[in-house]
Amino acid sequence: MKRWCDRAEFKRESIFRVMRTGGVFLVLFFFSACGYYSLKGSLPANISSISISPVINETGEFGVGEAVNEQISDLLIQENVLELTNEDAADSRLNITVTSVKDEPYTYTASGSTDYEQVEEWRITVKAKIVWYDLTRDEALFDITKQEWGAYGTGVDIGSDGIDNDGDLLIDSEDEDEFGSPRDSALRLAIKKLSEDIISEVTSTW
Ligand SMILES: [Ca+2]
Ligand SMILES: [Ca+2]
Repeated sequence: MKRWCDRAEFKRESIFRVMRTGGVFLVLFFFSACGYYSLKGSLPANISSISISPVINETGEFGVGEAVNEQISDLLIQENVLELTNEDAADSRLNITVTSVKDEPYTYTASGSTDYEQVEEWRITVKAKIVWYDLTRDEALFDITKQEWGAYGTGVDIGSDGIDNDGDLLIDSEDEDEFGSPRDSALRLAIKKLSEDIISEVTSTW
């Protein structure tokens, strides 16, 4: 009986020993994993919230700043990666300056008899400078320039102009974003695409 107990005691002890060693390994593994992650996420690991400065509009295009501001806020809330707060409480800040809005002819109608051509499709391009600022370390996380376009034709409504106005391969009734008067709607689409670009830049840096 005593022998059996001894053996059982031995067995129990070795189980404990194995568990202890395993535990040490587990702890070591855990710490190294944590170390790895904190290293990997060391870029903006200290950033958990974001504020948006009022968008500066350097162009003559009325209301562009407000439109970008609204889109960016909506997307940030939707994405829910960073908490959107006011600047006093935030540990990062997004500064956006719309630097240009340009209309350019994209395609022309081929005219038969006359010598001059007419513009068939226009592209409106919105360009912006974006700085994402780390307020805890007082440094820029990125400082970039981005531009996006929206297309419009000579029709009454972009929902029936036969043009893919935002380049997502969906045309007119296939695309729930395609509606409204030509130029205003193309501008709206350009701003939407630009805002999506900016947010994806923020979340990919993360
Ligand atoms: Ca489309
Ligand atoms: Ca269209």
